[in-house]
Amino acid sequence: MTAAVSDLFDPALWVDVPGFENLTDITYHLDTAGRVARVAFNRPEVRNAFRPHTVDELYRALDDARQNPRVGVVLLTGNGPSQKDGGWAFCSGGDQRIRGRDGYQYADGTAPAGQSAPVGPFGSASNGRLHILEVQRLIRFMPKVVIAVIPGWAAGGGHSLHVVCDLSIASAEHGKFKQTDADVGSFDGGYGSAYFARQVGQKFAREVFFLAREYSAQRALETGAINAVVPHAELEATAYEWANEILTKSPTAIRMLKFAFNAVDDGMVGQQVFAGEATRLAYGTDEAVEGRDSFLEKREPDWSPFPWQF
Ligand code: S0N
Repeated sequence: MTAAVSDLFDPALWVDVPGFENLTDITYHLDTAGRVARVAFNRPEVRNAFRPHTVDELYRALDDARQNPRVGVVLLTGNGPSQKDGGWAFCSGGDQRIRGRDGYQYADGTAPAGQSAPVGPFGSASNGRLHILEVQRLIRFMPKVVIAVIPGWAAGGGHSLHVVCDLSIASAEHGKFKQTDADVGSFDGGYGSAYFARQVGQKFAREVFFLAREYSAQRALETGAINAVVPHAELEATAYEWANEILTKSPTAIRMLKFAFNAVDDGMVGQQVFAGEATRLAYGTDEAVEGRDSFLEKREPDWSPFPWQF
């Protein structure tokens, strides 16, 4: 039986992922069918704030889920509650205790004194890192549905992460939202703000950032910032249900739809990602096969069987 990592975690549903046994700041599981991934912040004592090592682990797990051809949906959540005070969090953003002048520092106890900091997918870093934005892009551009499962606070950079997820479901009792960036001299000027304004409108988005107030899950639902509010005890089960419903759909249709939704806000990169998927589809046609074969056979291509569509 898998070890429980959170009060909302169902050990009968999830299995550990080989190669990810030594995680410290997150947990990573696949469901028993291997089709849904559960990735969770695992620092409940600091409301699941992330440090560079957390981001390294998060990127590695999400990228593993991206590359796993059986996985269609990723649940991104936060383990809890805090043993200290019982508080719940999705994520409270960058760990402010180790924020330096050029980003977040590894020198925070993740490496023993006198030894070098851990090497993550982006290399070892004694310099500050701001690489949570690379995680945002991974979520945005992975051809799978990512659901933010919000059992408590989504604050600061944690708020931005839920914004960039495809869908968000929050706990009725503990789900809370706050954009603290302007309180701590930080600003996510990309998806966290501009894309958030696309979701909820300019006026409300500016209120959330400029006043840094607290909003309930119900209020977030009313503003269109999230998709559903459910009783706390049912949060993960509901998210898993949504995931399995998505898994009954055509993977290609879901992938093309996600990138179509993205494209309008992602400029040339959005076009590139959508077009890349279109090219992949085109490779499957007899027409593209004729193009490849004619080159390999050193002859002129015969396009005659392929009509100019109208
Ligand atoms: C989340 C809040 C509102 C919860 O309040 P609550 O329930 O009253 O709990 P607290 O008592 O405040 O917290 C419990 C314990 O957890 C610690 N803690 C909480 N959040 C953090 C944090 N982010 N960093 C470090 N510690 C944290 C508390 O200190 C407390 O510990 P003890 O018990 O020891 O006192 C509330 O906690 C809150 O407001 N938290 C801070 C939220 C915040 O300001 N986050 C940072 C915002 N900025 C970013 O995230 C920027 C990062 C980013 O994503 C980014 C984006 C674009 C470009 C670059 C970056 C980048 O990476 O910098």
